Amino acid sequence: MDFKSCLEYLTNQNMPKKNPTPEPKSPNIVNVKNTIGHDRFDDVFTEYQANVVVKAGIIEDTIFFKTENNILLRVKVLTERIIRFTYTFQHTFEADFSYAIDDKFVVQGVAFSFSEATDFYHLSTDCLRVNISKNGLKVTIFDENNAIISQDTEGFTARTTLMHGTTEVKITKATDKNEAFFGLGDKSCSLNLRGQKLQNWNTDAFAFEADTDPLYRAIPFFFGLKKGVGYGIFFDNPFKTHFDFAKTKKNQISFAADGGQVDYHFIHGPSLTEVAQQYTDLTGRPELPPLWSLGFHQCRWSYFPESRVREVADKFRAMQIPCDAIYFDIDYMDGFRCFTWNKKYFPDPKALIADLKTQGFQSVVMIDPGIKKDDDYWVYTEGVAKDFYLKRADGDLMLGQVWPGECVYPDFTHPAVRHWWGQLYEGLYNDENVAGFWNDMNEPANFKVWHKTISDDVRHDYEGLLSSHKKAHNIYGMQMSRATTEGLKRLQPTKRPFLVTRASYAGGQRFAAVWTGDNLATWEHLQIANRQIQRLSISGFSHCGSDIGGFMQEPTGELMVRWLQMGIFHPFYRIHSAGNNEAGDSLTDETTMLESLEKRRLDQEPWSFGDAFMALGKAAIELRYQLLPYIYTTMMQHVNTGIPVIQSLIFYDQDDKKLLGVEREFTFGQHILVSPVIEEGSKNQTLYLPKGDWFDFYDGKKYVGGKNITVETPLSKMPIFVKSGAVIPIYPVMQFTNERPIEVLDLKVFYTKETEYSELYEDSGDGYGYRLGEFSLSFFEIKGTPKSLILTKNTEGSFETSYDTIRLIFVGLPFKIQAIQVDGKGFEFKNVGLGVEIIVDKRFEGIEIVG
Ligand code: MIG
Repeated sequence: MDFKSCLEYLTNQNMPKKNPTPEPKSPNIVNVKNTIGHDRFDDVFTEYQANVVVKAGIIEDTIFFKTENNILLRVKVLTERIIRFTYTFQHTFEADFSYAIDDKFVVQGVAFSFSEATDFYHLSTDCLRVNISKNGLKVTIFDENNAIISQDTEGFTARTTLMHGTTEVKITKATDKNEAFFGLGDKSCSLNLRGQKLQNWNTDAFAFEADTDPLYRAIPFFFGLKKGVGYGIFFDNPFKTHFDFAKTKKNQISFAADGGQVDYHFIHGPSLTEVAQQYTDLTGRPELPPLWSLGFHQCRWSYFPESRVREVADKFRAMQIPCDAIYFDIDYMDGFRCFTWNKKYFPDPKALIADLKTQGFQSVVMIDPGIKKDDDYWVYTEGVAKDFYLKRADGDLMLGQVWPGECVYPDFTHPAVRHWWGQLYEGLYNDENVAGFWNDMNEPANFKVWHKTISDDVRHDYEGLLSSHKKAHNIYGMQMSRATTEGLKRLQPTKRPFLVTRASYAGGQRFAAVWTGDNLATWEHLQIANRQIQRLSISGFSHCGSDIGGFMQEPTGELMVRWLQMGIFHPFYRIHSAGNNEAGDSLTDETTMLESLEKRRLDQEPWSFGDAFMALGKAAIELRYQLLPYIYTTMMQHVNTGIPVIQSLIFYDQDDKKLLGVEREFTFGQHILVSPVIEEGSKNQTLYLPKGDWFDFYDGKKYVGGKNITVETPLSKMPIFVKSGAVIPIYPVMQFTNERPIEVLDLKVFYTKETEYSELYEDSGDGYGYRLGEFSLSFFEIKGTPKSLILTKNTEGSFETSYDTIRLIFVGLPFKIQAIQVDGKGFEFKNVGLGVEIIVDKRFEGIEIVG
C-alpha cells in the first residue's frame, strides 16, 4: 500500500461515520424478571445488587461479607491509607492475581479495628474510617477529620446476560458539585475529568483528536479532590472499563467493567502527590533509565537506507545540535519481519551501529508484535512449533493483518512465551549493539477491520489462569513490554535497558517508557500533548513524551520550535514524524526509492525549517542538555519516591481553587515551573503563579506568587520559573551525554528568606554500579534571612564526578554583600548578569553570605 492510500485508509478507520455497515437493529433484550413461561428473546439479562448482610467476619487481615442474595465483599486493609474492596456475585472470588500490582508491594499487617453498629459495620485504621452498610454493602469512607471522602450511592451492581455472561460490574458513588477528578493516564480531554465519560480499551488511535477516546493505554486509576482532600481509586480490572465523572448524573460518578469483578483500591492522600506516590507503591516504579535516554532523540518513519541514516547523523554533528539517539522505524526490517534487517538498505547493520556509536549516537529499533506468517521465517516457525501464538477458542491461529500482511501474535501472557520473546533480541542487542527498542502496534493493532484489534474469542494463557482476549486485551502491550525489558536485562545484565512502548496498562511503567502515539502537526495537538503528558505522569508513567512536531502533516517552523521547547520538560524528548514516506518495502528498486524519497519526503529534523528556526530549536535542545543533571536527579527522585516528575499545578497547592482551572502550566521536579507556549503567534502570556516566590529562569527577575503575571514570550523563550531556595545544577552543552568529562559544574542558587532543600544526583549514567554506592548524591540546604544566606552541602556515595570545580551563581540576593565565606574562609566574588558568582572546589561544605 502506498503512503497516500495508507493514510486515507487509516484516517477512514478513525471516522466511524464512514462505516458502510448499517447499524444493527437493537436486539430484544429483556430483564429475566419480565419473562414468563417459555417465552424466548434475543437475550435475557439479570441484575445484581447486594441486599442484607447475613454473614460478616475477619480471617487474618481480611474482612468478608456475604449478603442474603449471595453477593460477596472482601475488604483488605493494605496500609493505613490504602483499602482494597473486592465484590463478586459469583459464588467465589477470582484467583487473587493482578498484572498491575508490583511484586515488591507487600502488605505488612496493619493495625485496624472492626466493629458492628446497628446499621453498618465499621472499620478503622489510624487514618481512615469506613462504614459498610448492612443493607446493600455500601461503603462510606471518612478521613481523620471525619469528613466524608467517598460514599457509595448504589454501590456495587452487576449484570449478566444468558448469551454473554457478565456484561457489567459497577460501582456508583456520590459526588458534590465542587469535586474535581484527575488522572486516567491516556486521555486527551481537559485535565479535570469532571463531566467526562471515558473508557479504557487499548486502541490504535491513529490521528486521534482532543475528544478521541479510548486511546492507546488503559490506566484505570483516577484522583478525586473533594473539599481540599485528595484521594485515589485504582479500579484494577483489565477488561474494557468505563468511567462516568458526573456526566450522566450531576451528583454521581461510576466506574464499571465489561467483565470480571469489581476490585478497587481506595487510596487516601490527603495530598494528591501522596496519592500518586502510594499508587506507585502498589503498581510499581520504573528503574533509573540510562542517562542517554534522557537526551534528545531523532526519529522518523523511516530513515533508510544506511546512507540516509549517516547523513542525518553527520548533519547533527556538523550543525552542532545535540542528539543521543537515532531511530530505525519498520523499514529497516526485511519485509516487516521483526528481528531481521533489510540487507538491501542495511548491508552491514553492525558496522553502521558501531559508526553511529563512535559519533555518540545510540541506535533504537522498532519491534512489533505481529509476526509474519511465513514458513521461511524462523520467528514464525519456531513460535508455531512451540505453540506460542494466540489461538481462537477452537484452536485456529489468530491470523491478523498488520504491516507484514497476514501475521500471528505471541501470547505474552504466558511466561515461556515472554522468555522466548526476550531472547529474540539477542542478535540485535548483543551482536549488533542496538541500544534501545521501540514496541509499537501492541494494542494489539489489526488492520482492515473496524474493530482495530484481534477477536474477543482469542484465548490467552493469563499466567495459567486462562482468559479470553476480552480480559487480556488491555494488558497485552504491557506484557509485551515486560517480555522485552526482562529479556534485555537477561541478555545484558550490566546495562540499563531502554524501551518505549505504545500500549500499556496500569503498572506498565515498571517495564517501559511510553509515547503518546500518532498525533498531528497542529497547535491543538501541542496543547493535547501538554495535557496528556501531565496526565500520564500523575498516573504512574513519568517517563513519557509526544511525537515532537507532530506525527502526521507538517509543522510550521514556529510550531516546531514551541514543541521542542515544551519537550525540554518531557522526559522522553523525541522528534518523530511520518513525513511523506512510502513504506520502503513497497518500492521495488533503489533508484525509484531514492528519487521518491528526495521528492516526497517532508523533513522534520531541527534544521528543516530554515536557519532562524533551526537556531531556536537548537537552543531549546541545548537547554535540555544543560538541565540534564536536574532532570536526571528528578528521575532518580521519582524512581525512589514515586513523586511524579511532572505534576499539574493543582498538585502544587490543592487548596488554591484558582489552580483547578490551570491546564497549561506544570511543575517539573521539585523546583521548576513551566508554562509552555502552546498558541500560535504568542508575544506574551498571562499566567497564574501559585503561592511562593519565583524567579524567572533566564533573567532572575523575582515574582511573588498567588496572582496573575504577564511575561513576554518571544519565540526564543518559553516561560520557566524557579522556586525560591532552589539549587539548579547545570551542565555545559554537549553534543551527547558523556561526550567529554565535565570540567565545571554550575549551580544556580535562588535566594529564599526561608529554608529550602535541593538534591543533585549523578552517576556513570548506565549500569547498576549505583546500587553498590557508585553515585554522588548531594543535599543542599539553603537558609536565608533578609541580610544573609547560608548554603550547606553534604555529599554521599563513592562516584567521583569528573569535575573538581563548581561555579555558584547566587540569584536574587536582596542585600548588598559584605562578605562571602566558604568553609569559614573569606572568598572573592564577582557580579555577573544573573547574580553573584564564586568559583569553589567541589568539596565545599558551607557557604555563608553576609549582607
Ligand atoms: O501503523 O512504524 O505509532 O510511531 O512510525 C503505523 C510506523 C505504524 C505507528 C507508530 C508510529 C510509527 C508507525 N507505526
